[in-house]
Amino acid sequence: MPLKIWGRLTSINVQKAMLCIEELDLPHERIDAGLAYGIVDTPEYRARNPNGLVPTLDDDGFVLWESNAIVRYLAAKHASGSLWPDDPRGRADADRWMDWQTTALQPAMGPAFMHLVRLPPEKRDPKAVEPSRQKTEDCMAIMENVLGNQRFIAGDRMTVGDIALAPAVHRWLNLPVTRQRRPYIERWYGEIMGRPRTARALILPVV
Ligand SMILES: N[C@@H](CCC(=O)N[C@@H](CS)C(=O)NCC(=O)O)C(=O)O
Repeated sequence: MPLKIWGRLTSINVQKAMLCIEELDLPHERIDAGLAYGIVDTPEYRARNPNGLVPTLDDDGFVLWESNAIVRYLAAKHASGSLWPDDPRGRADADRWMDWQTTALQPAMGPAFMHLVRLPPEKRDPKAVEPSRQKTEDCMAIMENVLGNQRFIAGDRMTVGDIALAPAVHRWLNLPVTRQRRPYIERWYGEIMGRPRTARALILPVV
């Protein structure tokens, strides 16, 4: 049975799960859901995901929500030793970037994205953008420092850490804001975007 995944591709959390699915070349069916696509408020969907959010995964009856949990599950099942490092320290190193994306980078960048792109124009507050932009630059400085010393975020191999960060950086680098140049992040982003199946998950424009 192919994987089933619900979620619109414009969602950064769906992109995370889809980047993992594409990178691992897993047979799947993606069903658009969320925002204009609806579905998330139906009783059938809520029975799978009581949060009414995307993404939701169904792997032959095993239902999972939370994008990072989905990425960890698929990587542990299909990519032990590569995307999912076997060594506990290597795995912890990769895994912490997933938490960091959710707890630091996303809260920093979210307001800029909402008030530049996602909200309807009448609900946008231009004053919300600059503080968010600055906080995101602080996060990018942290990533830049790491990527100046190694090819991927947790060493010389691509891991779940890169999977979690790539959709966020994709969004950041395509937002209409002033950005400090980050050559190491750009090199890393270029390498991820150059992988054969990445473009199926990370779409443009970032709306
Ligand atoms: N922590 C959850 C957050 C999920 C989430 O907030 N998803 C957003 C899209 S990024 C959503 O479902 N928004 C409502 C919608 O699309 O209808 C995860 O990582 O999966």
